[in-house]
Amino acid sequence: MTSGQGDTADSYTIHINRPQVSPPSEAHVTDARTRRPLRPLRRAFPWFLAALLLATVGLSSMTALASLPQAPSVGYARPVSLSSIVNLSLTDAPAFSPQFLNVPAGSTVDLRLHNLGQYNHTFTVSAKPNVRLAPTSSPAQVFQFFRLNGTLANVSLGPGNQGWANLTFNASSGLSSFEFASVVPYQFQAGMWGLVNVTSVGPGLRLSENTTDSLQFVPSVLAASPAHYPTDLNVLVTNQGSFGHTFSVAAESNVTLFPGNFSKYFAQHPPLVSVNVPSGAGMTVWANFTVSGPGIYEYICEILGHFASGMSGLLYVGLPVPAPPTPPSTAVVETWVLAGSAILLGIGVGLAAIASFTGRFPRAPGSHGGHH
Ligand SMILES: [Cu+2]
Repeated sequence: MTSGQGDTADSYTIHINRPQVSPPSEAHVTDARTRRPLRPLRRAFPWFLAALLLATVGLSSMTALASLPQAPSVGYARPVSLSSIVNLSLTDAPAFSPQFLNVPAGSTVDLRLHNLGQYNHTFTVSAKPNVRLAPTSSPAQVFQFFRLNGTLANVSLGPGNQGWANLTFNASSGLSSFEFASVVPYQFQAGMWGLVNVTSVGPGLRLSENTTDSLQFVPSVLAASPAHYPTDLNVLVTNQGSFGHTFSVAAESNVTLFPGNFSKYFAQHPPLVSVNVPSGAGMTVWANFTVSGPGIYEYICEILGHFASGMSGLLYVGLPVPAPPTPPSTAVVETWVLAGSAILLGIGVGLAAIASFTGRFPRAPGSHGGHH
């Protein structure tokens, strides 16, 4: 309280001029109450400001952390298994989950069916490969479709019921698709359909890839670790969007393609594989090819403009996928920024508390003892 000039001088003046008119302590307290409450905040203000600035830095670094680019997901190859049990749910959406099943040719898949809904549903699989139900089919036309093509399975499940469907696909049915649907009227029309996609057979490795309407391969990194070379790779490419694409793999490893030069390169070095991914969600195609040795093979979509928009990926064969670059650690900065903000804020609050305390009890610092 010794640093103040104006207020203190005024109060001293009042105090000295009118010592007996009113109780000095009362006059003083009133004076302090009317004038001093502004001072603790003013004194602590720089500390609050510093804490605010530091906190702003901390928040912006957290924002930077949240907006860091995500590392691409990696699709790893799996060996072809020749028998499997798959759970398939039937729901009131109405829908099948999963909607698309992938089964190796020459194998049996045991489907464990479960009706999770409160309505009847059927799991009815067409026996004729590569024939699709028209989306505009009426309920009568759905029945007609399965009557004409025959069924590999036709299981009707009441609410909550479970059942099995055992499907066997011989080697000759490889690389084909069989549609399944619920034949309960208007369930197919509402989206209750799916596909059994039969893969090729052989000792090769299976991979899954997807195409999207944002012109991306998802994942954009594929990895396979073959036990021997040459090796067969079977990539099931599923279209998640509506646009058509191609899945084209460079013939040579460790070659970087560019939107401006890939067609010339492909003319000189025909791609290991180039398949058309049919337009329409859920459409699939198998890309089966042989690689002669380890390396990084780039794959792209050849549709005009798609590669330039980022539609490419890397296939790592027999090589480890490098770890994504570690982002600069903002966590360390955050810790000291938060701690610093807390300390500065604490100092500000402390100063404000001390100042207001002394403001209410002006005698305490001993400045008035000298006057009395
Ligand atoms: Cu494309």
